[in-house]
Order: sequence, then structure tokens, then C-alpha cells
Amino acid sequence: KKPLHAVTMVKDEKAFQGWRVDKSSSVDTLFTKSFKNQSGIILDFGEHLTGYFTFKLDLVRGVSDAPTRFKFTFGEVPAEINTPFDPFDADLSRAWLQDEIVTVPEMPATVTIPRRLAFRYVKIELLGTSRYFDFKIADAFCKATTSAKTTPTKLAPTTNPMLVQIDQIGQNTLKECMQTVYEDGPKRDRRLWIGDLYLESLANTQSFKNHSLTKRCLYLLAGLSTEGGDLPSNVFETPTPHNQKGAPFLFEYSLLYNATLLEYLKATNDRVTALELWKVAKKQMENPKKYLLENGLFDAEIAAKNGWWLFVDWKEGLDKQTAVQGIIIMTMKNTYELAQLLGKEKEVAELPALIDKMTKAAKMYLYDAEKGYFTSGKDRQVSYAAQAWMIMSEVANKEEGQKALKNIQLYDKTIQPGGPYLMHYYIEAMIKVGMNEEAKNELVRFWGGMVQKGADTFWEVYDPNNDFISPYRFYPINSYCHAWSCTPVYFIRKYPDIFQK
Ligand code: RAM
Repeated sequence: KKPLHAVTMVKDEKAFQGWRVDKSSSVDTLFTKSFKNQSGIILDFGEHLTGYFTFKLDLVRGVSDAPTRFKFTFGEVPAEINTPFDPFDADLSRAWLQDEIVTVPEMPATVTIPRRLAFRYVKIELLGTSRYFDFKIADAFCKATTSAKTTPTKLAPTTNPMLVQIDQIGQNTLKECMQTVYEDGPKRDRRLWIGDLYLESLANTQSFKNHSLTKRCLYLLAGLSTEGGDLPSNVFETPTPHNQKGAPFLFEYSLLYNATLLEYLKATNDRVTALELWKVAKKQMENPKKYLLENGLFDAEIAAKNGWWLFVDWKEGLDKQTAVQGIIIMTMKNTYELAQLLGKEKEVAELPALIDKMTKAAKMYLYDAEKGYFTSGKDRQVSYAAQAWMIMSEVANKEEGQKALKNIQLYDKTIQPGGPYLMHYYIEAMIKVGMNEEAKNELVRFWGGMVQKGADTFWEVYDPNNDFISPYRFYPINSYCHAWSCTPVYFIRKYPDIFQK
């Protein structure tokens, strides 16, 4: 892939994160003229790319008598190109940010930056060279990589143009995250997380249909489960497959593995794989039992005290109890369905009674019948997360679910979704209770909002009212091509009656 043109970036309060992109000149000037007075040029590849960047240097005068030093800054979004990274005081490693100093000993030369990059824009600065020769950047390109190899079918001609655009950007997002595993984001963290895998595999089934990638991920995770059988929340492939020793295990992600395996079996009918991985799935069902109170409620506090990470959403102050209760019930149902498909019900014979017990407990203790919504935790917190998961788990029936989702909007302290990951389950919950029009409107409002702000791929976090939101206290380190944000592809294609008419 070659850069399409050179651009200038202009401060503009109205633009996403304060930076607007103006088209300026053709790349021919870069490739034919001396680079010495072009330092600071920004190239635009016109689309988000994941891959390896190569540039070629040629002499235009004299002989190279000294090394030349460059700084490259790669960005998924314009603000990454223009925001100083240092002094750095954020969570996560400074090295995720994609600036690279490259020293070239002599010219002509062809240099490939060893690190795989994720970007649309690259700024090239000249940090040092010799006055005794002159040179040009004769070429620059990216060898892009993905394991998405098919072209998804076209949407119905009746599809609203905004939804066509959202679907395309969702596909781009998924395609970029599909490498040798389903990555969470090709810029960061570049690894396989179970929660992301589940959503990516759903979208993949509706689009690229690279089921062997899903299978590979399911095996990688299974192979890296602990001796006790727990699945790590995320894994690395190189230098040899391993998990993050010492990192907390993410409670609901280990359960969502089972949901993923069920969907994989349904999509492929690959019983051999499902049977082989069944024992891993079965094992995951043991953890919820450990934190089940007599009354049938999940004890979120004790689970957290025992070192489990309960995630649910990137949202400060969110109480997780009710959401996790719902996730447990849903994944128990998924596991039982999987067992039935594989003829293994006897091995999980206790699940139906547990599902019943947990459902009744949720109804009894977590449902505020008077207010008509579910609450979470000691302070009876009201959140989208709690309603979404009470619906996903079918604790709430259609009518109760509809009411709950409507009623929480009347309550001003309701905890809103923190980002695309929970938005996915919220939209799915709306569809489950028949709020189809509302689901469509929400999808267009949320993902369409990113489109209007110029997204080429969908973002890890997005708050329509705050362009600078970051779970890591520094927005340039956010991932702007993030797996769990690709799921409009799934919705639009799975429910054509809602999204393609
Ligand atoms: C983030 C990752 C990933 C998510 C976890 C919980 O750091 O990028 O998407 O699954 O957190």
C-alpha cells in the first residue's frame, strides 16, 4: 500500500480531538525532490493499515559521508501525530506509542522498520544529516497484513447509507484485528483476549467467515489454561505461546469462552474440535459455583477479593454484581446447549438447577418491581450494564426487559455505558426484547457518531461527549482500531430485517 497524498493537519476545535486534516500536495514532490526542506511532512495512506513500513533513500548530490537520522511518528488518528508524547505519565507502556527513531548509516538504502505498525498517517522528520550530500525519499510503502481473505456479501440495496458506511468501517476494523489471532487492537494490546475474541468471532461468522482463525484461537487459549483448568483472559503467541504470568484472571472472560465455542460449533458444525475442547469449557463452569451464595446470588465481593478481575465495561464506579450474575446465567445456558449438541448433558447435569436458582435469586433480590428495573450491589446502583445482562441471560422477560430499559432512562443517576464493548450487549439486549427501532437508532447514534468524527476504524473507547476519554489517562495510547467495536458488522448482517430495510 502506498501513501495517497501528503496532508497538513490544522488545529480545529470542532474536529475530533482538535485536529483537522487538510489535503495538500501529491506525494510526487516527496519522492522526487530533496528531503532536506520537507522535514515534518505527513503522509496519508487513505485507510487504516496494519503492517510493515519500508522507505527507500536515494542520493541526489554528493556521497553519503555521515549517517542520517529520522523520526517517524505513526498515527491511527490525527491527534496522535500532533500530541507530544513526553513527558509521559500515563498507565501502560510509553512504548505502545508509535514513534521511531531510525538512523541510516549510508545511502542509497532501503529500510524497513522492524516493528509492526498500525496507522493511517505517518509524519517524517529529519533529525540529523550532513551538509556534504543531499538525498530524497524515493519511495515509501506499507506491506499490510491481515488474515481476512474473503469479501463479505453486499448489503441489501434498501440499506440506509449510514448503515452501509458503518458496516464497511466495522469490516475494516475486524479485518485489521484479524492477524494470526483475533487481536484486540493492532496498535495495542496486539493480543488475544477472550472477550474480544467472542465478539470478533460473531462478526466474522457474518462476514469474512475465517473459521479456522476462530479455531486457532480457541486452541491457543485451551492450550494455555492453567493446571487447575482456568483460562487466562489473554495470551501471547511469541516467542512461544504463553499467558501473562501473575496477571489477574478475568472472571467473565473465562465463561465467554464457552459462548464462543458454542457459536463456533453452530457456525461450522465442527464437532471434532468442539468435542476436544469440551473439557476446557466444562471446567470453566466450576468457578461460578465457588462464589455462589446460599441464596443463589453471585458474590462479586469475594470473587474480587480472591483475585478475580470483574470487567463488564470500562466505566469508573460501575457495580458489577448484577451484570456478572447475568453473564454467569447466560454462559451456563450456552454451556448446557453445547453439552446437548455434543451429547454431554450428563457431565453438566447440575446446570439446569443452578440456572434456575440463579435466575430466581436475580428476580427476587436484584429486581426492583416497583421501579421496574434491576439494581446492582449494596447501594442498589442502576446501570445499563445490569439491565443489559439481565436481558441477555433471560432473567428479564420481554416485557420486563423493555420496561427496565425505558425506566432507567427516567432516572438521572443511571450509569451509562462506558464504551463499545458494553454497547454491543446493550444493543443485543434491545433486539432480544423487541426494541428493534431503538436498537437501530442507538447503533446509528453511537457508531454513526464515530463515523461523523472521521473514524476509519472503530475505537476502543468512545464517548459522544468527550473526545479525550481514556481508561489509561492519555488518549493517544487508546486503540483506535479495536476488535470489540466491530460488531455493527454482526448486527447489520445478522438482523437484515432491522438494519437493511
Ligand atoms: C483492554 C484490551 C481488551 C480488553 C481488556 C479487558 O486492555 O484492549 O480489548 O479485552 O482490556
